Amino acid sequence: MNSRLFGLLGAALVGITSAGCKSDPTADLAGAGVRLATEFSYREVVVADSVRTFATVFDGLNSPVVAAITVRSLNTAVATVSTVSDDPLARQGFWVHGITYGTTKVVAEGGGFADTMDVAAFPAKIVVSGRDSVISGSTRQYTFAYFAADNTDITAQGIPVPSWRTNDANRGTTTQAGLLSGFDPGVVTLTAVSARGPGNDSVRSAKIVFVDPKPFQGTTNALISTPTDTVRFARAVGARRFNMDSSATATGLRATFKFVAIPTFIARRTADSLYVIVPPIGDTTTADLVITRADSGKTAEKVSYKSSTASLLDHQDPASDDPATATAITTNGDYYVVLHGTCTGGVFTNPGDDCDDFYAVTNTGATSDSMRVQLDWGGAADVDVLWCRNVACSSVTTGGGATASNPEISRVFIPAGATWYLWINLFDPAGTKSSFARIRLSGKGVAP
Ligand SMILES: [Ca+2]
Ligand SMILES: [Ca+2]
Ligand SMILES: [Ca+2]
Repeated sequence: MNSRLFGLLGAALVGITSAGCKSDPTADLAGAGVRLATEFSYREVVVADSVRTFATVFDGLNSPVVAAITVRSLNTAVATVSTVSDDPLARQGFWVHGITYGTTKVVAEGGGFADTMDVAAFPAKIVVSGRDSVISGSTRQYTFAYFAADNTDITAQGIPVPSWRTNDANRGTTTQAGLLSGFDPGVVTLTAVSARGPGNDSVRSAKIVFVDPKPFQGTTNALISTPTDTVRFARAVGARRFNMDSSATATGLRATFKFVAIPTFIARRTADSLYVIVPPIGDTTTADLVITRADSGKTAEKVSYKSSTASLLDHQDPASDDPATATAITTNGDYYVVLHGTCTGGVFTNPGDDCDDFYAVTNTGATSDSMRVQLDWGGAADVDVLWCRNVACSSVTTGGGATASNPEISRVFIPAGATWYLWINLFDPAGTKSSFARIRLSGKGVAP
């Protein structure tokens, strides 16, 4: 409300409150039209649909007054108008009908006054079409079409092309021409967006696209095996070399079993070979083993894999359950274990629990030997590193292990000639089905 009008209204209120028998000093403003206005200065309408609005003649007190009002569209190819009664209101109702994509103006005239309303006609929707999947390392073309409210295709009406985007650049990227490139496996959403009017309004269509790894290019061994086995991948001649990025970020190569559900350790890698440790799977159904970001093209590759057992025991079980029968570790390096069970407080609780895996480590040297163990595992479980100083395990040390950390690190000095027993204990599964851990032993036989 502008100050001039407010002044007039203020005067009107004074006139009313002090009213009674005195004459109204604003009476000469009432009743006579002074301007015409449409309901809004801008309306959007969907092609093959209509919006209802109105135009009004106002008097000097801003009250509607009865007047004959006509309306017309300046471009009937874009929008047409038709009047409709708004009785008993003192205004002229009218419909704006969307005909084709574009803009026009609607002129309302009456009582010697006129006003215009900008009208923009838009599609009711945009629809993206194309295949439901894209192969990692490949592209797929997607198309769009615009539709009116009556579902007729109005793409040819000169509507600007949409902008394209994906919701996850690691999974897929798109050009502004709807060409989708697939990378990491899984579901990516491809969206085409077309602006609607001057504000933030838009029509959009999202297509769910599955990024499927391409078949691995090369040879493998042991595609039916057991937990802690190694699957070896050898690159085919001419295929892109393996990605040597070992970072844990999205750029690094990683391997997962059961499509992307069960991550695993990469034991060794060259440009032409990859050694992947089999994690605990727990069933014998066939599923894809996927290498994500396998090469410089960020391509994901897959092979079909099946565990030969539903058991969660690893290769050293059950011998590793007891220090007396524990497997010996004689060299520095990486070793893999699987623990599982209820193991309340780290102790055997239910039949089938595998809470402990022991390894015998002997200092064959003539002096005390410092050794370092780093244990890494996935998931929320608390796994502990401890050492038994004798086969009866009557004397235990942690070497700084048995914490809540992951990774967990333990350092010990094993006396000359002594055998200690590295003890990996599942202290708390924390709801996880199994713990797949890597023991990294270093320092053995190396001067401190
Ligand atoms: Ca085990
Ligand atoms: Ca065991
Ligand atoms: Ca721990």
